Amino acid sequence: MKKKHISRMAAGFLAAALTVSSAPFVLAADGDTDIGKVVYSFDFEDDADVSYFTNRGENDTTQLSVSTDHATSGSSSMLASGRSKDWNGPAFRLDDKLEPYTEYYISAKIKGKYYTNATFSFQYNTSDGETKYQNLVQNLNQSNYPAEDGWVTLPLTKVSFTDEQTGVYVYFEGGQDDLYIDEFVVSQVPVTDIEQDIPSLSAVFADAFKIGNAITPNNLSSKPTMDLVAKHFSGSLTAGNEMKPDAVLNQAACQTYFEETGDDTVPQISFGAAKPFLNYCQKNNIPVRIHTLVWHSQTPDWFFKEGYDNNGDWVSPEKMTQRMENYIKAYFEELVKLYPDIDFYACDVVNEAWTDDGKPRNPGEQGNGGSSNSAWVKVYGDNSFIESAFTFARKYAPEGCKLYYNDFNEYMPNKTDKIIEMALELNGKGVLDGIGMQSHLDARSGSDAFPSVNVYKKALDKFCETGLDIQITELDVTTANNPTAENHEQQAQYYKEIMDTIYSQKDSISAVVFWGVTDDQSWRADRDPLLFDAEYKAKPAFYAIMEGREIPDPVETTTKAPITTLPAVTTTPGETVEPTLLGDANNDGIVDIADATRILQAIGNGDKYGLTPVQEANADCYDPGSGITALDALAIQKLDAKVISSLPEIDDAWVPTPLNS
Ligand code: 9MR
Repeated sequence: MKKKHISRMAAGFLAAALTVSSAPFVLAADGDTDIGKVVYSFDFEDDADVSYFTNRGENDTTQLSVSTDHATSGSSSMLASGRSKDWNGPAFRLDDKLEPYTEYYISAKIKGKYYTNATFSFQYNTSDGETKYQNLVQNLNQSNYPAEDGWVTLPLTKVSFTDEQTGVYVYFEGGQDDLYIDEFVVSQVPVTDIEQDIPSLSAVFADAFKIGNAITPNNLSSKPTMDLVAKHFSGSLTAGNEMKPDAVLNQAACQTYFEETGDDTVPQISFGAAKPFLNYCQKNNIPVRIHTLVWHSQTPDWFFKEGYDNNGDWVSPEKMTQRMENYIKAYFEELVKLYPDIDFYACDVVNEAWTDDGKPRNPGEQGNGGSSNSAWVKVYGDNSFIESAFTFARKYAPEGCKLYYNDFNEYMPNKTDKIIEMALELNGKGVLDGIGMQSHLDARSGSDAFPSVNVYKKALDKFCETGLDIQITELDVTTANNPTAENHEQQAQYYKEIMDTIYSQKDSISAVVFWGVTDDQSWRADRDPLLFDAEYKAKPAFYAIMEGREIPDPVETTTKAPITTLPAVTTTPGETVEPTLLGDANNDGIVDIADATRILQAIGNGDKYGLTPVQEANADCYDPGSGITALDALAIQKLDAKVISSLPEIDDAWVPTPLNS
């Protein structure tokens, strides 16, 4: 591999980018930038930069070229012309250039021909061959984002993928006019260590109930997030979205099966989207809460239509019951077949079927965006589908999998009573084991908190009195927007009172599951609802719920990297020094992320790296004898992230290679 130093400004973020790869991209290291280590930076001054981008496949008419019409830096940008569909556009593939299980920031500038209003999206293929799409940033226009001369700045956007996702792209779409892209930069999000010296939530509450969490595919690629999961939440995991009906039901496969067999009562399913999550749970032996089989939301309308066609007629209740049975049967059979070793200990069979008044939902389609209508009610005319769902779940669920009805606002009095009435009836019939209280709470203005702790307690006590198993399934507590330290203290106090209330019923409660790990990744990120902040630090709420509890001894988790003895390296002219521990750039006896930081600081300072000869010898760990570069820091990061198991492990695949090489 040829190494070469190139000085190049990366989108104005880098003061001095040390680069160690060949043009046209920049592999850079700079511990002081906001955007971490830059791995690609394109200013589209020549065709080579454009060659890293493609359109979105054979039906996409987009043509990409260097254009001098407009530019934010230099004299040109990339022009995406000839777009004949809104989804056409320039795409940048990630999985052939970047590392799985690594978080990257992407930033760019975008301009429309007449005005700018684009969407920045993400797509990938699951291991089952389905393509999934996600809009990362919508309404990229000058009202919403910083802009100059029609150039809108894409905010730093985190992307990541697992090794089970292929064909992973980010792309710009929206409208059919020409789009211009400039200053497209990919940088690696710095890896942070979590606080290891605080007690583990799971351990502290071990005498009472499992402590769990809900995670997303993005979380799986974030080492610190998964370190928090392993330390605090390994009692139970829920897939945030990937085991819901819309993720599991496969329309194309349903239609093909129907065409081939003439039978449209056997829905076809796939756990492709959930596999990275399930593989993690299997590997780490973590019990899984299945969420969820039957729900009005995140369930496609075509599932309820003739021919599985979006525009088909609604099917009859009889046909829907057949579909429901076959779907639930396939769901459990496939899960157990794929993951015989996972403890699927709980399942939300039906989710959110009662309104706050304790009535069935309004019948109707989901339509676009957050409708509260229920297609189940549309087909059945009432909530009678609930009993069928539990009956089928009991018939096909693996032994030991407890079956729950799950809902939010469970403390609204009519809803509390309706859920209890239904749950006792279904439990009497032997098909339901428990009730899930989602518990999306709000600690906002103190006494105006909703619900008050007393109201929550009243409902929880009532649920516990049924003698059924109770789980807290989606706990999070919002505070104010742009919260102050005072808001966080108030949130902590509320969290404590709620946890004390829950703990007082520990004999009836088998699990407390939080809905997210860090505030920034929450579905309610604007109001900081979780126990850990965006820097992975425990918040006042974390300490508050620990107050008064017996704290077990902290577990020492620092691991030592394997020692590799190498031939002598020449680090200072005329002086040959043996490394004492390869990778141990700060010479403290262990190889960890602090060594990567030390190397980046040394490179940034530039004064012969500010390292002692032994530190230099230790730091030169990627390609010993070649000098200290950003690749040495990268190697240590990879070791720390367990991407490699020892040093040195030189592999050209570490360094992004040009697409067409
Ligand atoms: O956390 C989920 C979020 O990513 C989805 O956009 C949302 C869409 O319905 O669903 C969220 O999870 C919900 C859960 O499945 C049921 N209870 C309410 C949760 C928060 O909306």
